[in-house]
Amino acid sequence: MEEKVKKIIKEAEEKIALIKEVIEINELKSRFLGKKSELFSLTALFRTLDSEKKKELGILINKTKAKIEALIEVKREEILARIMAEKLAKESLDVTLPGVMFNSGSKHLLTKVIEDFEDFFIGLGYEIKDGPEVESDYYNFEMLNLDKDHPARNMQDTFYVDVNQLLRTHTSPVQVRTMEKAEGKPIQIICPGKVYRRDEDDQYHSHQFMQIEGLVIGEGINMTHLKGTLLAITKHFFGEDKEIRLRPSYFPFTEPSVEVDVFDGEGYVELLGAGMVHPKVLQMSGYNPEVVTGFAFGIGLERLVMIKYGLDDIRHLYTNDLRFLNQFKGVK
Ligand code: FA5
Repeated sequence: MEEKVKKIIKEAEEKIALIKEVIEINELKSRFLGKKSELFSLTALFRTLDSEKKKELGILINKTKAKIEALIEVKREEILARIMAEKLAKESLDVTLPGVMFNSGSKHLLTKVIEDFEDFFIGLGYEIKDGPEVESDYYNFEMLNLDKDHPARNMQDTFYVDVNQLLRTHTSPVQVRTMEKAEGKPIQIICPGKVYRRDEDDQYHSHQFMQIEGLVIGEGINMTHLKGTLLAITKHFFGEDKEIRLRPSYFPFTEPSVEVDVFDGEGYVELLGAGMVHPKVLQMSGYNPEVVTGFAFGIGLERLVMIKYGLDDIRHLYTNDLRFLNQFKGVK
């Protein structure tokens, strides 16, 4: 019996030595350990043996089984180690090779300045609001004291969708929408957004540009609050020493009205329009002008960006020329 078992083990050793792939292991297992294996066939002898011999044979069969299993396991480990080594050799990583440079994008100057503006005004306790770009004549003009035949409409001559709908010419309609919703309560908001006019494009003008509207309404609001706010804006964006100029102006929705110009190195560039909200505008939107007052301003965002970064032409901001944009990648 011992001899027979030795022969089985020897044969198993030889066969196991020859295999190269993991899938061959299952075949080997069934051949040497399965129901049809020579080792298993030895169990048929149990019937012919007394209990002492039976026990001996059982132990021998189990030991042999364990030995073959161990041999197979060692082989499996060997094959897996070989596969892993081959894989590592094939996929080796050479860290000395130069890397691939990816072009990373960055925020556009207009986006950076809007976000800066929003942060600044949130810090002052303002809320951010927005409104539709396709606006009604009612909100864009009428509720701002520009009725149908008002000559000041010509200054903002614009793109109409139909007789009553147009691309908004300024962000001021958001004021009206907010006032209507506030139902007489105090307001402190800014509203950044796109606006459209039929202006000829030139160094300082574009037919589509951005404005940021500001509106504060409450009891006792006066012109000094407006002036203080305008000064805070110019100091924040241009530093302490930038020269600015307040000019009396006219807007149908503010009275009195001013315009702020900023010195850009060569001359003054108009930055914004502002004023004390006209009593009629307050009244139309549900406020009592005898009790509350308010100020409002509307800044041309591109102008702000141009002055802050020394740009000589507004069109640089829209043409998506990477030679221009890349100059401002790291700029705050
Ligand atoms: C207005 O649009 C008023 N709604 C501003 C306002 C709000 C006044 C609240 C009073 C109270 P104006 O048309 O001046 O005003 O435009 C405001 C600013 O937008 C200008 O000062 C300028 O900075 C900018 N702007 C005007 N037209 C253009 C244009 N075509 N391209 C680029 N920026 C422009």
